[in-house]
This record gives sequence, C-alpha cells and structure tokens, in this order.
Amino acid sequence: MFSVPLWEADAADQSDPSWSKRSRLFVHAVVCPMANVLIGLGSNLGSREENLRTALDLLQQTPGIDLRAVSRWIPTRPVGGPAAQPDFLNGAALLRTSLSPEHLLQRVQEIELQLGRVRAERWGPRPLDLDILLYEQLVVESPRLRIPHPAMAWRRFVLEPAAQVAGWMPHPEIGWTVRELFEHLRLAFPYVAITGPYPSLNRRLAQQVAQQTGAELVCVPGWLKVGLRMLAEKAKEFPIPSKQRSFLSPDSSDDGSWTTNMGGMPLGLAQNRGDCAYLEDAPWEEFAQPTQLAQDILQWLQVLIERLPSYQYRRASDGWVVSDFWLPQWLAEAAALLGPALPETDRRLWETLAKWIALPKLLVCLERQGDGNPGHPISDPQYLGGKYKPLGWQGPILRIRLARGIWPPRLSRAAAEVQTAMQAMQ
Ligand code: A4P
Ligand code: MG
Repeated sequence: MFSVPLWEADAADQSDPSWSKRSRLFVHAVVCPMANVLIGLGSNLGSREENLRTALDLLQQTPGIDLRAVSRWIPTRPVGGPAAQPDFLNGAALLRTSLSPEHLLQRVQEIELQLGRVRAERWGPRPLDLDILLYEQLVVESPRLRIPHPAMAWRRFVLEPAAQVAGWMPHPEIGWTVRELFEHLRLAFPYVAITGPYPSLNRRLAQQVAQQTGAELVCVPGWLKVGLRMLAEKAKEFPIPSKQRSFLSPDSSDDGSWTTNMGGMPLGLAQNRGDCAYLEDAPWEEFAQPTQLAQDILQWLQVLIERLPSYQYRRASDGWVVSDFWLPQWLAEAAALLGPALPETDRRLWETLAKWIALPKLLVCLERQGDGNPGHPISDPQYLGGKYKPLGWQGPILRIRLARGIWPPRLSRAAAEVQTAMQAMQ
C-alpha cells in the first residue's frame, strides 16, 4: 500500500476537470484506502433533529469513517408513501471511508435500526433513513445495493442539501456534478418527456400522467400528424425480406392497417385512425431497411423543423407539461442509423434545432426487458448520446422497465412512478 495515497494528491484540486477520471481509475485500482461518499439523511418520526444528529455521531464513531461535511437540515413535504405522513427533515453528509460499499450499507442499516427504524412499508414514515447516494465514481447494481441511488438525480430533498456538501462530486452515469443536477432541477422548464421504442406506450403513459397530475399534454399526433402519416404510408412501401414476413404482414381488416406478430402478440404497426395514421409499436431497428427509413425520417423532420417556430412549449401558466415524445431521440436515432451518411447540412440544422427544444427536467424512458442492451441499443437515449452527442441525453433519466410477457402492459405503476418523481422535483 502507498504511504501517501494517490487520492491525497488528487483531493487537493477537486475543481480540476480530470479529477473525476483520475479518482475513478484510482478506485478501480484499489490503491487508496479512503473513498469519498455522499450520504442522504431523512427523518419524519420522533425528534427528527435529534435522530439525525445521533446518526451522524454514530457514523463518526465508526472505525474507517471520517465525517467531512454536514449540510443544513431542510424541512420537506413527504414524497410518495402513505397519505398524511409527517413532514421530513432532510440533510446530506460527505464522508471519507475505508469501508467497502457493502460494509457501509451494513453499517448504515445498523444505525437505522438503532434509532428504531422498522421496515414496514416502502416510503413509510421513519425515524431515520440513510441512503448511500454516491460512492466515488462507482456504479453498483446488486439486489441489495444500488449506487448511485437511482432517484437522487431529480429529488429536491436530496439535491438541495447534497449540493451544500458535495456540489463538486460527479454523478458517474450522468456526468453532471451534484451542483449541476441541482441547478437543472431548479432552472429547467417543468417538462417531463416520455420516450421509449414503443410510441403507443409513450402516448398511453403520457395521457395517464397528465390526467393524474393536471399537466398539459403534448402529443405526437397533435403536431406531427402530417409527418407521421406520410411516414406510415412510406413504411408500407418498404420491401420486406422473407424472414420478416411473418413478423410484418398486412392486416386483413378494412382499414388497411398492418400488424406485427411477435410471439403471438399482435402489435399495430401503421394504423389508420380516422384521418390520422401513425406509426405504432415498431422500434426503428425492426424495419426492413433502416437506412431508407432513417432518410425518410429526416425528410419528415424537415417539415417539422419548418413548423417548429410556430409551436410554443410555454403556455400562460407555469404548470407542468408532459409529452409523449422526446424529439432529439428521433433525430439521434436517424443520425445513428445513417452514421457517416448523415448529410452535413442536416447535422448543422439539427444542432441549431436542439438548442430550441425545451430541455426536459426529467426524461422518462420506458424499456422492455432487453431494450437498452446490445440487442436494442438504439432505443437508449444514453447510447444515442454517445453516438451523436448534440442530440443525446445527459440529464436525469427515470428508466421504467416493463414486465415481460404481458403485452400491451398496464401502465398504472409506471404512471405512479412518474407522478412521484414529479412531486419530488417540486
Ligand atoms: N438499497 C439499495 N440501494 C441503496 C442505497 N444506495 N442506499 C436497499 C441505501 N439502501 C439501499 O430501503 C430498501 C432497501 O434499499 C434496503 O434494504 C437496501 O438494501 P429502505 O431504506 O429499507 O426502504 P425505503 O427507504 O422505504 O425505500 P427506498 O426505495 O430506499 O426509498 P428512498 O429512496 O430511501 O426514499 N420524502 C421526503 N420529503 N424526504 C425523504 O427523505 N424518503 C423516502 C424514501 C420517500 N419520500 C421522502 C423521503
Ligand atoms: Mg432508503
């Protein structure tokens, strides 16, 4: 073991942009015994302040933990959980520790129990809740432990105190610092964009969320009608290779719609609904000729771009807006499909366009199990960001994984999750 850890040298200048990279290298090399850890604290039962103070004392007394900074306590309204539970007092602490993430979890759970925590229901009232928000630049995904804490990136009761003690700490998956996440939360337009590879599910979820929250609903058919109808019609002209025939066949019904058949589950592809036909339930990569399709998408997007200046995201009131699409994803999908064939003029046009598009406070990505992995990378906003930076997504993202098997899935759980996230952002 080094007597002067690499860590000490790096810690001296945390504003250095290369710092996070070096610290990541360092953690993986396990050279240094001390890691920076951000903890979130909350209490809404008993003597809240005393509970939080005792928790900090117990942490500080733990061998291998050095308490470096503590935020102010912030009173907050409960987010999620049973109705009428008491208000919380929240805070954050920065530690340096030699404990592994698993040992630290064990220790914080012991402290929660010592303070009378009973795990009765999720998000229920508790004398003490200790969450490990960040552990250096580690990403941990196990059944018992997830780091970064999956909801930290959009929760006000987490980010506000966290920014006081560890504003400089980068979120390893998003790439923004805690301070940048908090600024985004404070300043971004109150807009939630719902995306994912199945447009009809995006639409149903957006409708449910808008209904439950009173948010303004912005739907694809409302302003992309012409483009999508043309696209749907175009899709019908594609030659379909024989191996895909059973998967994509003209429907026998009068309206001329197509259906796909995935494992016996019929899915609409291009359906005529009155005067408005639109693509449905067909991820781009499943089309016979993705490159051709991408070029068509680009053409229709030109139409959209011409119409955009007349479209206003903002309305008179300051209420929430929820959309059943996230425009840059389509642009990025087209760009990713076309690769180097993407014309330079289009590239520049969209970079300009990207600056006009309201940045969602939260991007919700509906995923089916299997999406987002190498089999279906194109539906993943972060993958797209890697492929085509200006249109990719780097901000907070709520991924909702839909159960396998039931198709189309019920979306009430997903809608409740989005609603809780919206509550947490206020
Ligand atoms: N677990 C996984 N990852 C972690 C992590 N990074 N840190 C596991 C800590 N624990 C982690 O947690 C359930 C299980 O999560 C643990 O057994 C552990 O193995 P829990 O503390 O038993 O239950 P919980 O806290 O009810 O559930 P959860 O999902 O952790 O909820 P959160 O995210 O902690 O949110 N509103 C306000 N205003 N202020 C709050 O502090 N807190 C919550 C709880 C909800 N609403 C709130 C607040
Ligand atoms: Mg918890």
